[in-house]
Amino acid sequence: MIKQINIDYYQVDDLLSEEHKLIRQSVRDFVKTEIKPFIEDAAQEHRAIVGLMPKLGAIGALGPYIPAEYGGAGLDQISYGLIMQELEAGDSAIRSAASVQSSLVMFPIYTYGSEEQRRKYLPGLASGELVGSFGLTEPNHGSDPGGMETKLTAKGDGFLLNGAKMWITNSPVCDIAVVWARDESGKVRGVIVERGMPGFETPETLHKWSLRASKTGELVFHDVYIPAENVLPAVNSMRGPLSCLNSARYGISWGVIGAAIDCYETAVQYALERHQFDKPIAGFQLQQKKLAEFLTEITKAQLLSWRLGQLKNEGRATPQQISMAKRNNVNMALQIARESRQILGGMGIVGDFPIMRHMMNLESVVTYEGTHDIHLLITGQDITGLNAFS
Ligand code: TGC
Ligand code: FAD
Repeated sequence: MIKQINIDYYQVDDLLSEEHKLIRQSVRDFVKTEIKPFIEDAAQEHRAIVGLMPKLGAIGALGPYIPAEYGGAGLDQISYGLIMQELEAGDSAIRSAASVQSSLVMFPIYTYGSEEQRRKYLPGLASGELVGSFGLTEPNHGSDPGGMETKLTAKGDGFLLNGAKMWITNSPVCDIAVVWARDESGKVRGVIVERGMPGFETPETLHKWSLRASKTGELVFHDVYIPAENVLPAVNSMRGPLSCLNSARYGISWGVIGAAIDCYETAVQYALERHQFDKPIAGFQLQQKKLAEFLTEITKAQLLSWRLGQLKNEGRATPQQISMAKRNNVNMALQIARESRQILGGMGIVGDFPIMRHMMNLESVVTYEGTHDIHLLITGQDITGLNAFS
């Protein structure tokens, strides 16, 4: 008989409310029926799961913390984290879709948008009828988005937008894009660009080995006319886009725990079933060391994200605390994916098991939303007061 695997080693569930557990279970059920049976083929074929966004909208996974009057579910930050965890147990591409829509598109429209912009876009984004993307990274500015070259120049009652964004999740399929650009006075402004605006193109980035079930591409702007009503009125500095990243990075810190758990559970089960030298490989000390370290690291990550969620609920989480959790937890998941793959031997490289897919996905997750090294430098600056970026 296979030993029952207890992933809640420190009874972290006791720290969750009944509502949290119900939300987690409903998303877990969704992932079991709507994602797991289809994700491997989608990833192998480099395509998104059919109808994904309306399905995510229907379970309340898009903008979960946006108030109900704008179509959101009005949930707390721990609920948001648990939703991200369950989605990423399915695949990072699914969590990415929900992260971008929630934290990078709905959050800035809700936080910095006019009442008209909120009413026009948020309900459709919450239901998944509209797909959003977020344009910050440029070909020449990834880790240093403050150097952005995309420009807004005044034209009539609005602006002309020129420039290009690169590595943009969902760009090829987006209906709208929240784009960050500098105006003529050097201020960073956020604008809502709609598909169909003349001069706006969204070419796809092909041949990815990572996040293959997610569409990635560019946002290209040639004299795109942006009417004044599409400019976010309540933001004019880098604090705008970086505050969106705080929300997305927090969600990622939870999401990757889901990917790590999926790898861990697969590895434990395989190690107990696979016999070599006349006994289960789980009986060898070298394999037990790996499994013990996985469970220890997952437990630490669960506690880190739960506490961060509590601080976020109270409005007390700092960007630096969020950087620590994003960096630690993504690295934890990536190491577990790499080591789990080895526990499966040759079977670790085929799509019959989810591990290699998680491992390749996590190579993007460790890079986007601030690289592993950038988050270390953010912590270093917080400790020393000295900027080692430039
Ligand atoms: P710095 O001079 O330190 O700050 C400029 C202004 O911004 C403020 N600020 C923040 N505000 C809110 N939240 C934060 N996390 C903030 N960090 C800084 C700061 O207070 C200042 O405000 P003010 O009023 O004084 O002007 O900025 P810097 O240019 O030196 O850069 C700092 C650095 C390197 C930490 C930042 O640029 C950074 O985080 N770089 C990483 C870039 C990044 O993460 N890009 C992500 C792109 S989006 C993405 O990857 C989506 S993946 C989606 C998916 O599929 O899930
Ligand atoms: P670079 O900034 O060129 O970094 C290269 C290396 O140099 C890294 O190892 C980095 O840590 C290191 N480095 C850079 N500066 C320093 C320094 N000061 N000190 C020490 N080391 C340093 N962006 C968006 O705006 N929207 C999206 O939706 C989006 N989705 C993405 C989806 C995918 C699949 C990927 C891969 C990326 C996505 N990104 C998105 C972009 C992502 O945020 C950037 O790739 C990331 O910020 C890193 O930028 P870069 O790739 O230009 O690397």
